[in-house]
Amino acid sequence: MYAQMITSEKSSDDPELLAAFQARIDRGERIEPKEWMPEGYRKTLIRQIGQHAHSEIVGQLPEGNWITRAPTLERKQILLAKVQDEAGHGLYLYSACETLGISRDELFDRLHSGAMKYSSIFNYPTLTWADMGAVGWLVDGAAIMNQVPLQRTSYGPYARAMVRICKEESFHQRQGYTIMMKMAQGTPEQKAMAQDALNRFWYPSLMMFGPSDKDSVHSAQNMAWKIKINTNDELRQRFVNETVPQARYLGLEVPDENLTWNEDKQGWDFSEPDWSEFFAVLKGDGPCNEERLGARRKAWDDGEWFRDGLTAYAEKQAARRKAHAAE
Ligand code: FAQ
Repeated sequence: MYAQMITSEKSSDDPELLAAFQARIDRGERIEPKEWMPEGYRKTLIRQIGQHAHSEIVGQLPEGNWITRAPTLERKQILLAKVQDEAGHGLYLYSACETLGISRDELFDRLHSGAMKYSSIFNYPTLTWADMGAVGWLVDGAAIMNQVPLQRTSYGPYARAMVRICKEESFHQRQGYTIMMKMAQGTPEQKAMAQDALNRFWYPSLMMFGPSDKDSVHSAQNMAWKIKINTNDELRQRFVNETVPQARYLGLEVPDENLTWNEDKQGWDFSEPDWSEFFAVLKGDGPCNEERLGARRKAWDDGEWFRDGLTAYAEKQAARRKAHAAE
């Protein structure tokens, strides 16, 4: 596969190859790992799938924070299962990314050094149990809105990973919403906690879709390559349209005084998030950036003995097999 990559780099600007590649994309064909692809296509997929994989495993941390404090055994089991699912999503996505010729170690290096990003949302703290509801409802809800179209993305391994991930994310969104229902229908204090969680997670959830279209650097090329199917603003609008009635059903207020139904566009007009906050979080200045990266680096360092053990065992097995074959 690496030889293939080198070839692709050499011929990346060959107009005939590029035109044939674009024609395949335009016909809706899937691109598979060993097939020719422009170097820019490969690099942008590594960036997006890698960032997505990192988001899944960093995304375990805010909810992992509440496993020991879930209010009932049933809630604890459900939350544990959800957090484990996120690790599984990370695995599918790292595997999909490896098919592009980058190793998992390199991906982790780039995460730990800050060279690669993960979703901005996970740099916000989870302060109360109601936040588990808001994360499931809003954060998984936003993730699904973004990921359902990605099932049709042009790179085969990424599209296939998305199918299973979306099924699980739907369960995650529902579990979050049931927590919100319980809280919103509970005591006045519980309802206030639910409202507070919605207030804190609303705008960070809107930011998950990325900067507004006019500031999105990758959208045009990524949409031409069908790596991305919709623009950031299109998906953000869909999310608002779906979520506002859900908030109203809960008896909660979306924290936006400009929220108004727009008959012409058959959707809600809403306030933009504070983009200066978004870009500050991306630069590392969010409330939890240091804590999140610190936790990931520590997990990597603490797991070294285990990785060494696995490698030693695999080498020993390979040597045994070789000796056996030579007999
Ligand atoms: N956070 O030009 P664009 C989940 C960066 S999964 C951080 O618009 P693009 C499941 C972007 O990388 C959540 N960075 O970029 C879960 C670029 O920077 P660069 C993750 C962001 O790629 C739930 C720059 O801004 N989902 O939550 C963000 O065309 C609960 C310019 O942006 C995915 O990753 C952001 N929010 O569009 C787990 C989905 N937005 O690299 C646990 C796949 C933008 O040039 C618990 N990714 N940036 O330095 C995508 O669909 C796209 O990559 C976008 C961004 C839409 C995120």
